[in-house]
Amino acid sequence: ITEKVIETALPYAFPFDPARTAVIIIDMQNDFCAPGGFGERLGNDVTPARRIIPAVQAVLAAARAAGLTVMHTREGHLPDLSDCPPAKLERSRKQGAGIGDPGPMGRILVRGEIGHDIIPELYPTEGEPVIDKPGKGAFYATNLQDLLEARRIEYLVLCGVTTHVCVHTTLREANDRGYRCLVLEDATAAFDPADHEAALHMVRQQGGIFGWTAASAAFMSAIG
Ligand code: TIU
Repeated sequence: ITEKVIETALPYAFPFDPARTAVIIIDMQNDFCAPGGFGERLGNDVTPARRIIPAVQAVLAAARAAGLTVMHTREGHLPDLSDCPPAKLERSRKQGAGIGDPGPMGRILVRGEIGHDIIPELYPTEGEPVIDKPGKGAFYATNLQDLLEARRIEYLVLCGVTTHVCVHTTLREANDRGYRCLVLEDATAAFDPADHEAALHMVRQQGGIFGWTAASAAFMSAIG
């Protein structure tokens, strides 16, 4: 039973059932949102990632209030880096953002370190699953699909960073698994706004090849 429709979604209206919808907040970690983290050391300005914090907070509050499923993801690796492919490790070092190297928030992109944790403004509450993933996509080498199936989720609403990397990889993995995905335009960000715009364009081209995009206000009013 589809109960709600976002008429202003692109490329056309997005019908969804809130009871079968999960809001997934991707990688809003200190390593991507705070100075000195992985994102900045890769050569990026973290300002665009910080700018979406109020919008993601609003979506999170609305989803909690409406009783929707909420999940969070974190990109990172085990302290011994055994789950980090050599190809990823080598490239991070070449870029001056060596995974596992010491930084101001602990070892870069390593589980258990402050840099790896979710920013305080968006901290998960008890019972909200946190998916720790070694890759860009949230399905690869995680139990995300099991968690979604157990809750009979069919619709995913994606927030977080970065639009063209971890949000897109997760979106593409989800799309191939049959989930109907909505990317929130103002609750996702890339370090370079041009990458963000290109990533949103790719979602909705060819009649919504990967899904839909919409403003977070439209989603919140649909569930409110
Ligand atoms: N979370 C995520 O998107 N990981 C990245 O490495 N993103 C970049 O844009 N580098």
